[in-house]
Amino acid sequence: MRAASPTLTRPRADDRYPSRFSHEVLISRRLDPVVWGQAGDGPLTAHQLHHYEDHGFLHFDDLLAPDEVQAGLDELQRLRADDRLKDRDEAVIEPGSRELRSVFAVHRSSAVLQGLAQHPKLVAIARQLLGSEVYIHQSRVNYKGGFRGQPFYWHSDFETWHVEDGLPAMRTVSCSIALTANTPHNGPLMLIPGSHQRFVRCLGATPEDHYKASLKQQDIGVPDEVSLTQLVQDFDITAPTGMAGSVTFFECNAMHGSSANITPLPRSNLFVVFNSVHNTPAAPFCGLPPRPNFIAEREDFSPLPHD
Ligand code: 6CS
Ligand code: FE
Repeated sequence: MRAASPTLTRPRADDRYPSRFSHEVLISRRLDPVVWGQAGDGPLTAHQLHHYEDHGFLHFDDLLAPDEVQAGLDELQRLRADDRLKDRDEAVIEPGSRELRSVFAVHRSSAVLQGLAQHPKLVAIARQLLGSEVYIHQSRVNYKGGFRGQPFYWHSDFETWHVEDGLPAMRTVSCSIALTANTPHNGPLMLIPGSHQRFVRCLGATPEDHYKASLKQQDIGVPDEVSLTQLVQDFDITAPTGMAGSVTFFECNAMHGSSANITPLPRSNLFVVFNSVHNTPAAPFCGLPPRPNFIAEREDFSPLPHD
């Protein structure tokens, strides 16, 4: 029997960012602050906070020490060589092959990657941007191997975390740590700077167990082409690249994506999502059961340690 196609219902009364409820294109204004902390609260200068406010991201060329990055890369190779890993729920395989695409919740399964994900320098920046204690909503490694590493289509992470995980507000920041060089050629993160100021409602409705397909290739919860064209006309596209050890913080609602990697050089990143302890998940706004805890934390909101 074929699964019934999902029906569009009405948004909940507490839904400040309704999405996937309609077939009409709509770009609305962001309702939350971008920077929740102050200049004296952490390592970021007023200038850096303004940059984040305006552009929705901050890039650092050498935030982490070479030996810390090398340890992360060695761990990544070790995980990749472990064939049993591919059968675990946390592993996502590339569409159409047996290549590893992502592994989720690595801050739970790997002491080395947990150490990097909770690095005091990263936690200090996240706390300052979000103006509170923080915990990890999600972590993953994205392998994007050479030759056949597949793309990530344009999306706002917040749109998914709101609709499928129930995060109420835009008080979340993603952090991408380059474990190999991210060059203009090997499918680096592309961002639409300024897009975090607008909320692009997505069309269609969320299917059940959507994550099983969306983590390989996302078709629902992505912007329509009219909205995307508008954003790029208004803000253009930027791709912050850098050597292994470079770090990009980007606002949860920044529109982003990345192309395929057909170079021989893998583009492997550790991706950590810091959420404010004041923004813990409600029931998913799509009305479906929540995604598993290894994709979206909903049990342990203990604040990350810091100085
Ligand atoms: O669904 C998610 O939560 C994830 N998917 C994408 C394409 N990016 C953000 C996040 O890791
Ligand atoms: Fe994303």
